[in-house]
Amino acid sequence: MQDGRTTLSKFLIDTLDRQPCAAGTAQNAGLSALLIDVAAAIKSISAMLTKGALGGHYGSAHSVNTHGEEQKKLDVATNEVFVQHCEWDGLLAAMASEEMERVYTIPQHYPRGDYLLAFDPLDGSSNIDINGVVGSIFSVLRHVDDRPADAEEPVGESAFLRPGREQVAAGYAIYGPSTMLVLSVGNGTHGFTLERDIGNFVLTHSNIRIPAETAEFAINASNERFWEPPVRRYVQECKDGRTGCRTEDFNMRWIASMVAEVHRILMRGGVFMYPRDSKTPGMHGRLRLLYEANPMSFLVEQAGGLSITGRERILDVVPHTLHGRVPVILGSRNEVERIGRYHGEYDRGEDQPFTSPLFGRRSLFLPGFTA
Ligand code: AFP
Repeated sequence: MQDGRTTLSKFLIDTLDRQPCAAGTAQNAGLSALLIDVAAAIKSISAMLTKGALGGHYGSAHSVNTHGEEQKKLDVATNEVFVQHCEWDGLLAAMASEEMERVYTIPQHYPRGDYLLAFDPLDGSSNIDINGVVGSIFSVLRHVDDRPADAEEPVGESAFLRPGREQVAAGYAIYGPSTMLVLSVGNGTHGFTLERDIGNFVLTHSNIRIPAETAEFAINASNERFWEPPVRRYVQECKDGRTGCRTEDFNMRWIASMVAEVHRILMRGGVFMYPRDSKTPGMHGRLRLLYEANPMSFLVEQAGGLSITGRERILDVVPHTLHGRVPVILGSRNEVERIGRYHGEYDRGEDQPFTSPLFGRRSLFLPGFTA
């Protein structure tokens, strides 16, 4: 399909609706229509955000979400946009959101459908009041229900507690200088740019591929004292660059919006880390599995990258709760493999003694060094 001319609707019709379905199963029936509704929600949020302070949505909502985090007015408003755009279309059995403590069951006056939608309506909300980049993240699962079709009881949390490899679609919106929708339905990762004056998402980045190599990493370095040794080892080596064991110098980024970090990685490679740390006892990761780590991992793997907790593939992690968190290390394949290797060496007690440039190849303390 041709960049610059293919609309999202045409892409979905060609990719999903015209695909020969396996005999006797409507593999993707309704998925394209659901994604069109998600895209409509994203267009509404984009319009809301471009108003900035004039839109009356800046500041705190003076409420906290299920995680005890202060909600911004836009967190609440964007959550409502997703619900209103998607609850009525007869394609969903239920929704789950970072901003809603419990599963949102489709009201009885709307027909129920075959999919489950989990989403973070506004990722990076700490960037709102500083006019920084924010995004929305979504994940689609098929609703597997062994109850009789006429069952009226609400869909429970357990319906969502499936590993991310079972996603049928995932994507994000990045609200930057341009609004983009980056999406995968399991056949690669593709980027669409919003053509505002017409209101179409147009394919501009088909079949995105993440370079296997990179010299750019993203991590919130203020948490360094809480990281595990393999992460400290990796980051120190990046900082040491060519004065240490790496053959080149590295660059660092941190935008406090996972969507912005992942988008940069899809565009030019890199590694994003929100690793396991000891900062909050009992909390082994910051990012939520269902509607942050899983959809982003799906997109990254579909683009040839890797996404791990440090010790296992994120898409294989079985969720235990709706808002459970995981450590996230994702991006360029060769670097993520290296970080995974460091975790393995550490867990087996095999990791090299932690070295710094003073004890590296060209150090002050080894023969052959000349000032
Ligand atoms: P908010 O949506 O609450 O701003 O959190 C964003 C996020 O979940 C993720 O998008 C960022 O990468 C990460 O948190 C930023 O965390 P720090 O504020 O600890 O840097």
